[in-house]
Amino acid sequence: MIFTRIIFFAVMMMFLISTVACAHPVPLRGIVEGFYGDLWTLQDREDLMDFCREHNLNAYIYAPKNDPYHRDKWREPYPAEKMDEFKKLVETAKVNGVRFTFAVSPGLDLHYKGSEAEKDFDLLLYKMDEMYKIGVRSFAIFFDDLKDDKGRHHEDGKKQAEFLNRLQDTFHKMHKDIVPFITVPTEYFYDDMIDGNKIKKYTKDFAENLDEKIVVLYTGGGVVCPSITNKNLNDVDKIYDREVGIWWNYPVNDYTLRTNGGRNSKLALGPIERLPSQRMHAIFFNPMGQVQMSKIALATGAEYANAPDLYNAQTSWEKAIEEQFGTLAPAMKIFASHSQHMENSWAKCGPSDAPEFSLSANALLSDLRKGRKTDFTNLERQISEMENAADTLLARLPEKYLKECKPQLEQFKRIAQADRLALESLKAGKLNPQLKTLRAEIERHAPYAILSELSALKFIDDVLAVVK
Ligand code: LOG
Repeated sequence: MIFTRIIFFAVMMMFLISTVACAHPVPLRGIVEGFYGDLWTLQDREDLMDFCREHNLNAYIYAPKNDPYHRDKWREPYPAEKMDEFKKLVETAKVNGVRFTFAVSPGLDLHYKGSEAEKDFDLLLYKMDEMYKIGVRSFAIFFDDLKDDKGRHHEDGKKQAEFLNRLQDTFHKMHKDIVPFITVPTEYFYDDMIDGNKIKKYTKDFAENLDEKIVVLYTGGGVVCPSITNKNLNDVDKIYDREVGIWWNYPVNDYTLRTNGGRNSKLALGPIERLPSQRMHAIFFNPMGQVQMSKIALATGAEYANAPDLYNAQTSWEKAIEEQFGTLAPAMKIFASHSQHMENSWAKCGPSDAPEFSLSANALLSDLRKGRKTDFTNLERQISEMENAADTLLARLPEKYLKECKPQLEQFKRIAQADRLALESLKAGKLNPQLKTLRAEIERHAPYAILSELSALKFIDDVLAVVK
């Protein structure tokens, strides 16, 4: 008996050791504030530093596209009050065990030749030195988004690389305790690095000339793409002859802002998913302007980054929502499941919205079409749950969340109500005229709030197409 117990215990221990041994955290893992649109406040950032500590994320990159001093007016130093904010933030990062990286995107008009180049070089050095003085030890220079209206860029990979190497060398001579630079190339997604099976000239030149210590980030096959395979990561490692890192564009939603008149219309509330299990140097998640609502995806991203090969997107997503929303978690899961998938003409990422709903809706419509016996109860139940979830969240979500998702919650409620009318119309075999009014109302709000386009929203249109 004792003997079997010992064996059992030994086997359990071996199992435990093997699972722990499987967890290879990505060495540098965290958040890149790298989106377009309104900047986060100091308070938002400090709050996120806490979040990073709690979730074992150890890195943050400051790179908001709409901070004029980061990109458009990169030559100008930050005003004193901004430097005070940075100082506080850098301290908060340190206290929380987060490496703060200061990034500049000088590519729009950086000079690479002649006396103007020397001037630019010195200005950049000065700007970084000011950051060094307040405690920053990690720096990044980004060259993304330099394409013209026709989608072409005119960058020279060799010149960019030489510029970066020289900047790093010079700065390192001044300050021995800085860590290697981080960069994002102009061709920063795989499909843009290659032409057929040939590496494009810019990427080849950049990769061949770049100091081997500099960390390169890329975004996957596309800018916002469904997945990165181990093979894809490997291919980019080979191009750059180093372990590269990932800049992952989920839950960022700034591209729904650009196409929708200045408001973020869709929230990305799903889990991080379909990323490599293989070793990588770094991973940074690019969030939404909505800092609180970003935390669902970010918490799952943290779990992934801490143990890529043990990660399960669905369980991690449920856990994140339970931890963040407590008693409101069941309602939040329903709402969030309708707002996970991000897609437009060039972007595609995140799990399908409410797959259970679309499955039931499609089954019902197909049964009706084929004259089979139809079961309305399943969809009826889901619609009631949606309505209840919307009401609960609108009434009880704390203000810090509500101010980030109220338009979407109200739209969710309209969609649920329209789904109910659609279902009733189907049952009666006759269109309830209110449905058309409500559908028009949903359309009126769509530029500011959209969700479940291929699921709960589609059901309304599918019904309008068949019931007259
Ligand atoms: C930008 C990024 C933006 C994201 C999503 C990178 C490296 N750069 O198209 O600032 O938030 O796409 O719109 C980007 O991803 N370029």
